[in-house]
Amino acid sequence: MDLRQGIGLRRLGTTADEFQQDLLSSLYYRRGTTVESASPRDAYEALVLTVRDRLADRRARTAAAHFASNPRWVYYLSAEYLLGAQLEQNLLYSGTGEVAAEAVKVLGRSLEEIEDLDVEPGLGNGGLGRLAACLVDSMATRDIPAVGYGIRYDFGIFRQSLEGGAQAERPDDWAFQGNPWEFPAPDDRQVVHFYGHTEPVAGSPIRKRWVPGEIVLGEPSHMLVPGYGTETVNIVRLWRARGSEASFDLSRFSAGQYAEAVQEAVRAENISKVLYPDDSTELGRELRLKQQYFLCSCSLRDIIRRFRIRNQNWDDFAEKTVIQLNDTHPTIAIPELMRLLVDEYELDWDKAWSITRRTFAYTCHTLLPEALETWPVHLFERLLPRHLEIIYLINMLFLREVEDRFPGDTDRIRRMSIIGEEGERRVRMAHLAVVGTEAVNGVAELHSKLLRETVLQDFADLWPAKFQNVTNGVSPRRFVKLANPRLSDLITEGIGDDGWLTDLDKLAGLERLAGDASFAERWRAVKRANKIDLAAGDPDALTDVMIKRFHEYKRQQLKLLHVITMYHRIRANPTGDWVPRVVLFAGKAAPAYHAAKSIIRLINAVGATIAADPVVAPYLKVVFAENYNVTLAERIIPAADLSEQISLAGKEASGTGNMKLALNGALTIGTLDGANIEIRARVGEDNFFLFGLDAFEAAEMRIRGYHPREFYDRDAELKTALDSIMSGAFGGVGHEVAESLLGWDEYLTLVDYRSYLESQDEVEAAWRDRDRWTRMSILNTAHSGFFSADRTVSDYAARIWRVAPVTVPRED
Ligand code: GPQ
Repeated sequence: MDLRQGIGLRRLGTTADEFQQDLLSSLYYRRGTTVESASPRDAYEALVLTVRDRLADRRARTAAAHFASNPRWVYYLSAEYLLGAQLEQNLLYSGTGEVAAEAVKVLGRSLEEIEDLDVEPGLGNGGLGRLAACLVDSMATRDIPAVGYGIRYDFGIFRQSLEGGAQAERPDDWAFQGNPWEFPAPDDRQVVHFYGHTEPVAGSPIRKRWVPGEIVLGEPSHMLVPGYGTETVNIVRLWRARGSEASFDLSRFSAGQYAEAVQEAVRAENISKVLYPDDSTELGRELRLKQQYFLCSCSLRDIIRRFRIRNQNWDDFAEKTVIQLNDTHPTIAIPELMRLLVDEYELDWDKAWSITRRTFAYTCHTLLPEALETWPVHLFERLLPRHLEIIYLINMLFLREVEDRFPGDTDRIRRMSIIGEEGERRVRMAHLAVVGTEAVNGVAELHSKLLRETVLQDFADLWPAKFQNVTNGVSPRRFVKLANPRLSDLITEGIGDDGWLTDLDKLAGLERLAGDASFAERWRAVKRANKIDLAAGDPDALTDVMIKRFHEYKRQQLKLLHVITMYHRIRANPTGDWVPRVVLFAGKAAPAYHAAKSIIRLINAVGATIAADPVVAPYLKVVFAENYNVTLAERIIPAADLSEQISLAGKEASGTGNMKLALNGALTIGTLDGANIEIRARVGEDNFFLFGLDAFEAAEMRIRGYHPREFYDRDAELKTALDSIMSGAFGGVGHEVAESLLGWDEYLTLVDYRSYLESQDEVEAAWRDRDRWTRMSILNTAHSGFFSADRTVSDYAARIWRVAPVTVPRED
């Protein structure tokens, strides 16, 4: 199939000369400039357009092949995408990296210089957003017809800097200079309603007319999502809010009231203005619910539009469509689909409900109670009056089902209701998500089990078959091949070919090399070279990294207690045989999360004290890398020796940084939490540093009562560490951190302190035996193939989506 030939377009060349011709043409015709006067930005955009063109044809063939086969599509709804930088990835995925490097010389610049201008779209907070990006990558790689839907925030996750050791935030105007990767699709714009009231429809007891109080336009654009090693190019479609024509008040403008004239348009555009910077916590702000509904309403109408291109019969909708909800953020899509089917397409309720329930699936990403979204009923009533009516009806019918199964169990009915009645009445989005979907999954084995046994236990009793586990995964292309080219080359050489890039289980082929002295020597050399590139400290020191959002449950404070203890140990015995370490932290704290920000502040204060101490500084260095994002992760991960995964057991749903680090040969020190358990089971107990309570023991301890003072009184080193913070040893900073550890600490930090320190001693013993460490490192990589997002996507495809790949034909 060659769509270009049909319309007489030439095929784009694959040689460096042809690429260069197209690059110069992009510069001249599309940037309107010449080689002599091109700015760095011109050079960058010309290159992007030239690379993009090479994916555009694959995209056209993908769309044609998909629509021709009228498959079952996967629609991934997510409020967040952390796509990472696009240029390097798309050079790799279009196979043009080498020709481009050659061709750009004509512009008098190196490819690396140009790549530095490629800013990542920071449209997410952390793991959940990055997972969405890894999954769409793997869906394309596995030839699954899919569209990712999201919001095109003007301001992504804030930029973090340190001011006097404290986190400061600045806005991230990521597309300030435009985003050349994006294709606007203004013809597919949608109209979204808010507020207002509902009216009965004559002759129908169920249907209603919604008379909105505000009308907003959703304008889509999309980014290309190429598969690796295949022809497929899928898309992520992002919605941006615009005021309608009617939102500009010409009469006010004419009367000189300029601000008032545009206030409605400004209000509309605020909907996609900024990403909420809270990770795993919910603020319950009206604008946030507006964002969620905006995403869902636009996306569902687009999904229906696409369905109707090939299909006439609503009976086929659920067969042709699966909508995966990335956590509860897009759950409002469930009542929205009901509203569209019942009110607009006039289906009867039961039929609409049967379609809806079979269309959606829900992934839960947390166990933290504060992350389970609920919205005040009164807010819903004002903002989405029709949806609240629909939710009430869904709830009534659902509770009848519960009553039939468990007659007279009023307590169960109260617990399971979609409307929480404790205090202020609230809509429980997780309950709505379970009731309105065909499948519910957690993101690691332990997480899925705890969901079934705790937060969603009543639902698992009612519908055991609905609950599944799909363990997360990460992209081997981005997090090994692109991030760590040296290791990738060595792996390819060791295994014999690069088939591991799309079949990560093939990493097991490295196992036979784990004892090979010359391979081990090269493995070490790769790590060392990566450390030199990162330039965080002595490349021969143990590089100990904790990179993730700052959250008390993740326990950066525990890592810090270890650092402080090392500081005291070294001071007490300056001539000891200490293992030199570079402890690298990176991560953002939500701007309103004061406890997390205090921990950042204290880390930097401790780092400064250590740096100024001539006795300790030779052995211990604390580095805080600012503004952690995907790009920075790609630099740190390849250089890591030790991966800190030390959350309180039962709190981290999965973790995905743990997978990226293990794949890059870092050894994990971790608790039995999230995917750590599965990593340990695969890499082997001997190649993993385990410590701490398990989830059961942690839960028990919290019930029995946790008295941090007992641990403090019993453990001299712990006491010294905390006392030193309180006495102001670190520039007088961190009093509140110590107090909270000794007061009401939900995350049992002091309980795990001793076992953590002992485990760190084992780390050092292993590190001193270079050959042993290298062997462990190679085995970590060799046995982490399971954690490919390709495997995750195959699991979803087989067990939840029931979709088959569609092969996109090559150019003839
Ligand atoms: N996660 Cl609920 C987020 O990044 N943001 C959220 O709002 C919620 C979860 C994470 C979770 O904490 C990690 O354990 C997971 O590995 C990750 O989602 C992807 O599933």
